[in-house]
Amino acid sequence: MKVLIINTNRHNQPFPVMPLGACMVADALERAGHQVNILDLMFETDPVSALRSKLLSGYFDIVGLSIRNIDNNDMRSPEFFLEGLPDFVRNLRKFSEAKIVIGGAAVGVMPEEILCFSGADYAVLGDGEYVMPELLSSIENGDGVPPPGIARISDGVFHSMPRSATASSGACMLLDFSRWIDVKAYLSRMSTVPLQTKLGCRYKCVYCTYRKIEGETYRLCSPECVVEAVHKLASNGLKDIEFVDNVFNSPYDHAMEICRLLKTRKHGARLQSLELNPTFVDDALIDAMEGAGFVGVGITAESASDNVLRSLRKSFNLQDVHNAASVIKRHKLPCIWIFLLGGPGESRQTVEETFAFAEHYVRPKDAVFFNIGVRVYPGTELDTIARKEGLLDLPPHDMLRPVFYLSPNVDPKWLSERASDFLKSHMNVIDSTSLGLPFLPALHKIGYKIGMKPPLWKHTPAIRRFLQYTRIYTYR
Ligand code: B12
Repeated sequence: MKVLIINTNRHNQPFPVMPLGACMVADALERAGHQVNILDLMFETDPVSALRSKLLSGYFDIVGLSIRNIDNNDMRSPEFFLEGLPDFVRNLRKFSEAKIVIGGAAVGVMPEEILCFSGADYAVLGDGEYVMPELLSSIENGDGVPPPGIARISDGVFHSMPRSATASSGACMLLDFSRWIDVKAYLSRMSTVPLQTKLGCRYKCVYCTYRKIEGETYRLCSPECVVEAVHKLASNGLKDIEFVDNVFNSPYDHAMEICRLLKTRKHGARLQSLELNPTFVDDALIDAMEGAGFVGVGITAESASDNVLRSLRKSFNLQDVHNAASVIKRHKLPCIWIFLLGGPGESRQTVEETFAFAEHYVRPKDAVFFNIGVRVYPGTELDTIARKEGLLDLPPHDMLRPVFYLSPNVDPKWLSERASDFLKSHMNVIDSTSLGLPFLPALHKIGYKIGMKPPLWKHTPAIRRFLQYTRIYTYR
């Protein structure tokens, strides 16, 4: 069959993310004998005319839309990315008779809502590289029965047949990005190259969708395969590699083995992971990560209050967060601490506890990122909490446009002002507004030209001082 896969993501903050999932699906379809093209809308100035010329250039039986983000997760300046999706699908139907299939992380989060909203024919739930070839076989054979992992609407009713997560192997991807996308365009904007060492998440944080997207059972890639992928990517000039696992250091032994093997192989890559669980941050791990070629890590602490950590159902407590901070202090590896303010259990006092931690226990050269408000997704425990507390009464379909939880025990105005004050007085702090600064894309390009390497957050204090000194931007 002739297939067109479209990467619909055009969001370039904090940097344009390489469409790993779309490339994996394209690769799998080609291996299954289909003729595959990718249209990457990331750098297109006019997506609809790019679509039109692509569709006029040839015939396609199937068009797959890769949909990554629903919104920017920012309560103070929310951006809904799917506004143009129904129109885009209508345009697609104007120029092509192809069946339209949607997939991607966003579809994993809210499949029914996005399928209804977009007007597409099918939604793929989960691992597109397995499900999409099966769907195409079933369409080619005309058997009319979609395989497991497909959702569709018939007679106005949403039907979905889940596919067991264990049906997919956790083999590590070894793909040639340059075959599908303009790799240089991404690298020149300081994008990192995504790589998974596992799928799945065993944690039960109240707000999170990771288990819904990837399942709760771990599917581990073999450490040898991960090392091979790092080596191959780096040999092809893709040296800034980011592990995009939900949590990199859990299971701990798996992460340790990957690091141990990476150390024995000369690969030349600069590695990152922004998702470390504090429970498993110890000296042995950070030693191993430094030896393996890591240049930056993120610790998703979320809060420095036991009350809030408990309410968020984090798997760790404040003592674990402090232990992680002591470990980081004993090493050189740059670190960004990630906090979420305003969740269940948050109050003025707990906010102050988190700021006090950031001030006293985070090394001043390390970065601190905080987000205010928590995005509520249907079916999460936070959804239930928000309804119980009388803060939410929208039906799931109305939650596609972003809805946020803010603890009733904290005044939004106070929180916003206090957070701004904290940010102004600490040069190592950034927030969601920082990710959306309009000159950030230009900064990335300049950074790349003068030979800076990701992650840019490593230079937060220097960049903020520069912006303030040159009066390009002052935080208010
Ligand atoms: C790592 C990560 C990041 C890293 C990315 C680093 C990098 N270099 O890639 C960073 C930290 C930069 C990041 C940033 C953001 N992220 Co993020 N991120 C993730 C995470 C944890 C993994 C994404 C990933 O790479 N997965 C691995 C690949 C292989 O999976 P995949 O792309 O989904 O593809 C598979 C399937 O979806 C499917 N598929 C994909 N395309 C297609 C197409 C078709 C046709 C088919 C059939 C199937 C299919 O098959 C693929 C292979 O199995 C996800 C959560 C998750 N578990 O998905 C959140 C997630 C994608 N992020 C999310 C968000 C919101 C963001 C930000 C907007 C946050 C912000 N305010 O900055 C930005 C946006 C960045 C951008 N420019 O687009 C949300 C998106 C949903 C939503 N609420 O909108 C997610 C789902 C987390 C969540 N909150 O639930 N992110």
